[in-house]
Amino acid sequence: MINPVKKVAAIHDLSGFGRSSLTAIIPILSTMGVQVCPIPTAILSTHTGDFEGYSFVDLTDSMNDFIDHWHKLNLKFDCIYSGFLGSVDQINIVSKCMDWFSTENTLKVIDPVMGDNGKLYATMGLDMVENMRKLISKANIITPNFTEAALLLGEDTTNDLTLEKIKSWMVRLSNMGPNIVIITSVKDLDNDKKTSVIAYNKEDDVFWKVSSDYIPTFYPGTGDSFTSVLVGSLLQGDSLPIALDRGVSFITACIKASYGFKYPNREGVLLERVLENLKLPVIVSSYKLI
Ligand code: PXL
Repeated sequence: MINPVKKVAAIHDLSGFGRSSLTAIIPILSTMGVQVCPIPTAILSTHTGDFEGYSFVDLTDSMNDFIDHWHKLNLKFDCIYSGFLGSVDQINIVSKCMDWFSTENTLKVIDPVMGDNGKLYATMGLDMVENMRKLISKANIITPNFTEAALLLGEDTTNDLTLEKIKSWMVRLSNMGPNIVIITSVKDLDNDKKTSVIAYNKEDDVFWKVSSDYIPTFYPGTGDSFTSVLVGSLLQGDSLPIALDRGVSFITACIKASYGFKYPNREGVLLERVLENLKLPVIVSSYKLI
């Protein structure tokens, strides 16, 4: 049977305010013509970065009932994509989703959301890091930011490594399981006006790099948006370097569309002003083999 629209099981939190996780993932993938089927991990009033006093409802128990029902329905997905988890016990649930809802063609993407800018997020502990190391062994693709890559490897989270060192980290991460490792927000030591996303494909033994202008600001949720564009692009049939390119150019466009306005960064990038860019073809690509 022809699958008219690809389906993604999206295992992430729903944060009501601040444009992270499902509130970014659903519009991005829908705009790219992909159906999002969420398995919510937690419900929060806001994301946890730069907000105090947020309400947090951990959905670990409900998730078990939720996936049991899907299992009875014998649902299968083109992609299983996990991100922010509400508790360490959810690691086993994600693992079960990968076993139950996959076919041999299912793309398994884990964004090991745990921290940024050198620090763990407020709801995360070292037990999450330890268990996330086990979970990534099941993924085809992982997309840690620099801080998460360092945490997974038990390395220092200071972001000023040479390209050779980053490459060795990526090989080590791929040896933990995933065929493709993508590290976002890597500082460019040779050019402080640039920031990069670097990818390693273990099977082909190639590294790709896509650089963009470094804009001295930070908006939460851009990692979720980047990985969503990457997933949408791969499900549309793009190659890895083109998918990286589309992810980077979308995030750059989001940041440039937001930076000129005066509003609190914690509200996230102005996604709604840029979503339609996702329908444009890639005319110029800037990826490099490194
Ligand atoms: O963007 C990652 C993310 C997702 N979900 C929640 C978060 C964060 C980052 O702060 O707090 C709830």
